[in-house]
Amino acid sequence: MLAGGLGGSRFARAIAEAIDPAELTIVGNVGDDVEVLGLHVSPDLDTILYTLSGRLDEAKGWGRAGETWHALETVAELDGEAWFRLGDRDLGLHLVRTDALRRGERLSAVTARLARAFGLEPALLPATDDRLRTWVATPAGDFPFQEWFVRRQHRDEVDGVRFDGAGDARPAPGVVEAIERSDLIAIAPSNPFVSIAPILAVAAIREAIERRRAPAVAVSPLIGGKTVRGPADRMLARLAGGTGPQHVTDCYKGLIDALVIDEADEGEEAGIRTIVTRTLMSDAEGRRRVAEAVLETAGALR
Ligand code: FO1
Repeated sequence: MLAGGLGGSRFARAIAEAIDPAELTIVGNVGDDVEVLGLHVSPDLDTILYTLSGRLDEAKGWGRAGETWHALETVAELDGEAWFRLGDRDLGLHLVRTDALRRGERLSAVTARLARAFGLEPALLPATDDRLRTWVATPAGDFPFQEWFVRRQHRDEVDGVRFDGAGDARPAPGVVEAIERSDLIAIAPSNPFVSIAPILAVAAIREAIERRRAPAVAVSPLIGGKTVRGPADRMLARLAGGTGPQHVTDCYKGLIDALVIDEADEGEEAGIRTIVTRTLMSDAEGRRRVAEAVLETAGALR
């Protein structure tokens, strides 16, 4: 599975509940990674870690449940960098990760350790251990992803996206192997431009999916042409020319064999085989429906 943050983690949970979770490998986006207060934060990997271990703050959709903010209050009092809100519990993870990276451990190795410690059964791999960072071009200038997303609350329209470092980035150990051995490649209902594209920007990952033997199925992040949360609908409208299934398919040219869409988008042109279901994954029933649609489609394509 290729996955971004919230949509990715909900979808990962859906699939992990529907199959033997040990058979699932999640390849997570690292384009959103950011250094804050000297700490390396990997928001998408952490949203997946917290979701699959029952630690996510479900209301916010990021960070930890039962969070407190004492450290951040001190940071603000001292005029430190407090725009990117790191809670006390969350900070503990960033301290351990950053310490490990400084000692020379690779992001994939630290991530595997964190996943094991939190009791995750699926494998969680960053797309790459190399530095890859998403930048967005807007009418107000170019911004690193989190500057635009959090600090500017993604208010600026996006004219383009680039992935610094992607040209030299190698897939993290196990990523290409997982794609080659898989019997299903699934793309989560994450933002195609800033969650999935940074993963596909690693050439060897894209190539492994292009030459796949297994079926590849994406879940559209749109429900009635809108996203549940986040700017993917605005970005699709501006960068892909619309917010229908076809515009999602266009983001994954040559990479998918089918698209799961919501009932609200039924009947719209998709340019590829579609499966219609209710795609909202707000409860166990919703997760079951989406997982079933994806797994049945893959079965039918095989
Ligand atoms: N999102 C916000 O809107 N505001 C924040 O202050 C914020 C802090 C934050 C800290 C740790 C973390 O793992 C995620 C955090 N997020 C925050 C979410 C994150 O910026 C985005 O949701 C993802 O990068 C997009 O997938």
